[in-house]
Amino acid sequence: MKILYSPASPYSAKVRMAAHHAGLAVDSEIVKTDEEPALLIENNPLGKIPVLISDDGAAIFDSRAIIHFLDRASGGKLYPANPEARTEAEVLEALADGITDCLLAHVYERRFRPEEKIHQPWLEKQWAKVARGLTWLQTSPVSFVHGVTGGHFALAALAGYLDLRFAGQWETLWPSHGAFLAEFESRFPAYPEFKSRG
Ligand SMILES: N[C@@H](CCC(=O)N[C@@H](CS)C(=O)NCC(=O)O)C(=O)O
Repeated sequence: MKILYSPASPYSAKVRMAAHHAGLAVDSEIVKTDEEPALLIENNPLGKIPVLISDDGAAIFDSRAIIHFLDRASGGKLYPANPEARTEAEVLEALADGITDCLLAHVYERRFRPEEKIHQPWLEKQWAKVARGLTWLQTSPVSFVHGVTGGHFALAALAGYLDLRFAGQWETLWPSHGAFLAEFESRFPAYPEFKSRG
């Protein structure tokens, strides 16, 4: 199996951490989405990463389809078997991925538009969602009673991306992020190796 990724990509960090945690042998190959290389486009018409290419050549995207595939491939190491706990993990993952979506929209607005066309109200709308999401996390502490789940990997990936692209702007909105990361890293010591970097 191989994952197409980039070192900065938070969704890629999520699935690469999950594969490592599940003990699955997965190679990783860096691709530059801006250049739309054939390897990427032939495996994902959307031109987005991560993409997992399975041993029999199937292309699997996006990060949620990949992590569910990895969960099945590992005999259920990434989500709890208990239905309520699984729903909780999936909702946490949806929240973390959703906040990440807003961060990416914010980054792309500034990166891909000419400066005079950057729409400030759009940036503010995305940031309001980020702020509400982080406040939600602060008021609903994350539990590890069912072990490390896909939700935790998504949240750790989000924290890494916040650190990389928004340092100094988000920490007070989610003051308990340090406690979450300490607990996460005690269960997944390889975090520094996988978190988003520029
Ligand atoms: N919902 C997708 C989002 C993937 C995504 O947006 N990836 C970004 C990098 S973090 C990307 O490939 N951007 C390039 C593009 O949109 O063209 C997932 O969960 O995998």
